[in-house]
Amino acid sequence: MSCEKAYITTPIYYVNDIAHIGHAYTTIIADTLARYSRLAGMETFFLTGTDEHGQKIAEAAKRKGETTQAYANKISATFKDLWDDFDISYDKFIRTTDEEHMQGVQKAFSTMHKNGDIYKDTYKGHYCISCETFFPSIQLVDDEFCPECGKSTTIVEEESYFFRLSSYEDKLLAWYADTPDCILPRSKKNEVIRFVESGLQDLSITRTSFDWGVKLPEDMNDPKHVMYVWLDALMNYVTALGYGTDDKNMDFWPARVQLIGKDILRFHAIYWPAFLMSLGLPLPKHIAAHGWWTRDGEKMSKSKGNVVNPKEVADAYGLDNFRYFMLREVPFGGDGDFSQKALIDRINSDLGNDLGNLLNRVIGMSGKYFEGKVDSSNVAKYYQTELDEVHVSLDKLEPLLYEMQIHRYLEELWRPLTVANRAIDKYEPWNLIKNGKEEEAMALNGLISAILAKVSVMLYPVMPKVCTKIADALHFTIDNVSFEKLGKGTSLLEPFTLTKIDPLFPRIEEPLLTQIEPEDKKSVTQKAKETKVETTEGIALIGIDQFFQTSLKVGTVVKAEEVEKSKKLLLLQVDVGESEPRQVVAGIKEWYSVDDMLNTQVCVVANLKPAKLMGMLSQGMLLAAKDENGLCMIRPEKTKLAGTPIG
Ligand code: ME8
Repeated sequence: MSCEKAYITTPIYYVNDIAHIGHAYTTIIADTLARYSRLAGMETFFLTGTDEHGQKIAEAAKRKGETTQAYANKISATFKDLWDDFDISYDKFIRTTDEEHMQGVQKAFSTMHKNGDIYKDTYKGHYCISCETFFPSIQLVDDEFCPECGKSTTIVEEESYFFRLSSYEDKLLAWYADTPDCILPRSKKNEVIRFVESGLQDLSITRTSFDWGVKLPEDMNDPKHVMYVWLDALMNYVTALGYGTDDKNMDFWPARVQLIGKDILRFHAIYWPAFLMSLGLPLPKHIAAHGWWTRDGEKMSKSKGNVVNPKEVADAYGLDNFRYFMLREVPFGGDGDFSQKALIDRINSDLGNDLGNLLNRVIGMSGKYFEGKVDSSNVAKYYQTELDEVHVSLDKLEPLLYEMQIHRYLEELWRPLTVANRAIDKYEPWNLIKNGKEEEAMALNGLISAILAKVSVMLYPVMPKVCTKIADALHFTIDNVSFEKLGKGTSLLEPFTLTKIDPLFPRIEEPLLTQIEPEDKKSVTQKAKETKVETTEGIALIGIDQFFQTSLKVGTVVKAEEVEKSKKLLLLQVDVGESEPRQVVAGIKEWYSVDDMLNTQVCVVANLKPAKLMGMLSQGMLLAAKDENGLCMIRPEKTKLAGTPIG
């Protein structure tokens, strides 16, 4: 047993709408890690909660005609209820409207101010309310639209306090260099490093144009300012432990793992450690950023309205099955398209055939030949090779989990099940009995039961209810002791009499949720193999390997029209050799007319995530060059078939 402390956090979710499977994914991964560390004997604190301040929430409440606090209370409760329904084992559910949290944020502001990291100036620039992010003009699309979500930004010019982020550049770079695993997966760390190397600007950390936020500390004597929502929100990770109030659980800091989606990596890997450095607090051990769940290749998000409701999926398919699917299906860090077909395949194949059937086989075997009795005394005598194989796999598990390779953890955990199923096929217990080899048959019974016990201990963090049922059938308890003896050690089960249980994974023939649109026939795994370029989140520099991930194609403009009320945009339909032309919204109207474009060829970036510009979907980008004399399209020198790859 270890008395190490493990603090595990999820992002705190905005209360602008209810949760979807993306939120459930992060929370389920964090829950799995928390359950694992408790099982491993670590003193664990697992935090989740809701992010309730900021302009986005104030506007959402206004649209619903409710007071902001009442609206935040209502939506925050839906998150908490969902996690309770999902048996998420959080130790604290924090709300940024909690009094202690707000006091802690004020304390942090005062400390940063005293340390010389905060100064007052005027902010002039663009703000995306949906992303609650400031953007320099250079990063905007068409000088107006948010590079992250495509929505229109607003120009903000107001007095603001600034955090001296620029003075933390070197310290941040040193942290990335000195702690190889501070950001996982490591590929994501490189994106962050390139961003910091390209230069950090000081960060505006207060707003005056609305008041739904934490006020500045009283001694600042500046009541018109409220804190920038990201400063407020990030601080939750320490205020939840008592920072700025009673410090009660601050010995859990620094966090062992802070789980996030890749959309908020910059805030967590740059702003957050800089704030912590300013406060003189240690930095988290790992910030782990996972990929996106998508629908038809588009990020699932509340604002796009393409979300899948996690409760509906869990109710239809079983909560533990849903947890297993999410963690097994998509490699951590990668994106995955949600599909009922892939979920059903996982349930029928991995869970039904490999795990459920094995339990049925051992129940059948012990019932038929031994009145349900299982005795492991002679397992090593007959099946040492199989036992060795099982232990080799089990030994690999913990490092995989700590590196956030959860899909590989599950893959490795399935090998002992293969060993068990193979052993039954190879040694044929019915023939052992027929040939009078009862001791050998009983040992086989013991081997299979032990493998099931070991797998269920290590699978428990992912599938707690199912594994508890298996443990009940095998008459043992999943706890710190069985974790050490069966999961990590080489012990087998004490003699016992098996309890019959109903099949755990009845076969599913048809999708159970008709309200989710039918998916195409590709499994998520197939799709993951075809995974397109990841967004670089505003990061300008890319490596050559990333360049080659960009799909450039020759396209023929088959339709062109003007966009009403826009001086800059043309709406084009571009044939890139697919079943239908792509719609591309291009900011080229100042230099090209509809006639200039129609029936001409262009070069298209064909695997950009679709974005909306002025409410219109744009499914690609045209290559062009712009200097002080204007813009010109980059076109193939000779006519090529639409869809011809460039490169
Ligand atoms: O960003 N796929 O809150 P948020 C996978 N309040 N995960 C997804 C997802 C998707 N399609 N969509 C959302 C905020 N998520 C801030 C955080 S933390 C100090 C403040 C998950 O409600 C993922 O974890 O927009 C992502 O980072 C988070 O929800 C964003 O939730």
